[in-house]
Parts: sequence; C-alpha cells; structure tokens
Amino acid sequence: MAFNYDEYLRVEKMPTLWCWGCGDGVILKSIIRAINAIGWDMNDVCLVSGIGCSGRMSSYVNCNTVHTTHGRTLPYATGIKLANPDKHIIVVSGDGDSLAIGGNHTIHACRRNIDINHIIINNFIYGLTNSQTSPTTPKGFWTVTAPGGNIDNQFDICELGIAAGATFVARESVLDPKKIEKVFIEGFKHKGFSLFDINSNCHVNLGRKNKMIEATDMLKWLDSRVLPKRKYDELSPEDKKDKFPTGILKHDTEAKEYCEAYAEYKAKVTAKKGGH
Ligand SMILES: Cc1ncc(C[n+]2csc(CCOP(=O)(O)OP(=O)(O)O)c2C)c(N)n1
Repeated sequence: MAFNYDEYLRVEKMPTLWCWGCGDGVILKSIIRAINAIGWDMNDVCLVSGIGCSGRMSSYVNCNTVHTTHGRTLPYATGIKLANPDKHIIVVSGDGDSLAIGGNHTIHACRRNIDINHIIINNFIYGLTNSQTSPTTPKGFWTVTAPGGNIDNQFDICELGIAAGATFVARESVLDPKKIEKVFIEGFKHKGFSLFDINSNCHVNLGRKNKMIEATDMLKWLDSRVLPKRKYDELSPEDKKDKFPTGILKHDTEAKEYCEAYAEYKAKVTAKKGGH
C-alpha cells in the first residue's frame, strides 16, 4: 500500500548515521510499513532502543521514543508498558545489547510474557564499537577480541526465546524485507512477548574483516545460512548444521499476558486491604 513515509520519520534527522547499505535501514522501513499496515496511531507507539548502531533506530522514527543505556532496553520498556498497558511498545537492540550485557533481561522478559515487541538486529558483531565478539558471532570469525578466530559457541536467539517462554518467535533476514514486514505485522498484533531475530549485514565491521570483501558478499553469506522453516524441517540432521529456519517459529495465543496478570494481582491485593 502506498503511503507517505515522511509522516513516520524524523526527516530532520536524515540522512541516518548508518553506513551505506546497512541492514538497519531495511529494518527501519519494515517497522514503519508494519505499523502502517496495522493502522497504529504513532502517538500510541513507543520505540525503545539501547546503545549501538541499532540503538540509533529511536532517533529516526516519529513516535514516542526512548534511547536508553546499553543492555537495559527491556527494563525501561517493561516499566513503560506496565504504566501504559494500552500503548504499543517496540524495542530495538543489537545482538550484543540483547544477549551479552542485556541477556538476563531478555530471558526474563520472555518468561514474563509481557506484551512487548523485541526486535534483535542480529549482525553477529558489536558494530558500533568496531568488531568485538558478540554471543552470535560464528565460530572461527575474526573479531578484535578474538583475532585468532572466535572459539565461543553461539546463542540461537529463537531457540533461546522459545525455551525462555516467549510466546511469539520469528526469524527473517534483511534479504527478505517483505517477509520481515509480514512477521512484524503478526508479532506486533500478538498479545504477549514477541521476539524477532532479524539477521542483518555489517559488511564494514564484520564482513570485510572476514574475507567478505564486497558488501554483497556478506549478503550472500546471510542468505546461505537461512531457509524457510518448511524447507528446513525436511533437511537431514547433518544438513541442518549451521542453517537456521525462518518465518514464525512459535505463536502461542493461550498464555496469559503479564500486564493482565499484574492488573488481576493488583485488584486482588487491593481487595484484601479493604480497597485501599
Ligand atoms: C555499559 C556499557 N558498556 C559498554 C558500552 C560500549 N558499547 C556501546 S555499543 C556496544 C556494543 C554494540 O553492539 P551491538 O549491541 O551488537 O549493536 P550494534 O552496534 O551491532 O547494532 C558497546 C560494547 C556502553 N555504551 N555501555
């Protein structure tokens, strides 16, 4: 559907600070398109971001925004949602922000099933600070903190979210913006915690330092790792190694949402105290 993107953007902040060709721009556009498709009023949306290249997202979207500290997006977002249960909360953070310094908050937000949409821009590296290893950096990759090649195992963001209790979990890559938009629409409408693992390119601070010389080499690498869940499920266990399913991987509409549980709790406790 054609619409005026400028209404959703802080045009005075353009051009963005992101490197040319960065996947963050694809994700920005997908967020806007999903909000437009659902028909949310931007006055009812709050976008919370952390520190990192991904953290710049809150500078560009023309809604209520909070640019918080590194690793602490979800505590801020949880407070905002509990105080404003009728508002729509979108959290955008990097793989370092959400899984290293903020890993604890991520698993507990999944467990609580609070109605927050948590987008992890997974570019497999600390982008802003020039290439430190993150919890999703693949084994063997050069990073500034592992110049001999990363030896750590990686988190699978979706498996982590499913195990921790997130009720909507999806993965897509920036190679498929229409699919990102689709999972955002479904996840944003979902009442509960929605976790998105959006695979993105950092061709400057990861790709070109790992023999992916052209920006498009990193895009090809991204594309080679993912395939739709339906096709992934048909692979042998051996072929599944280093491949990741895309699409909606979990959608549980039955689980109790946290703001509702909290309202019930508050009513119960208040009644016990005789209404005070
Ligand atoms: C408490 C704290 N520790 C460390 C930093 C430095 N720092 C800023 S951004 C960042 C990592 C960014 O990586 P990621 O979260 O993956 O986001 P990206 O830049 O790749 O989008 C770090 C370590 C900080 N700002 N605050």
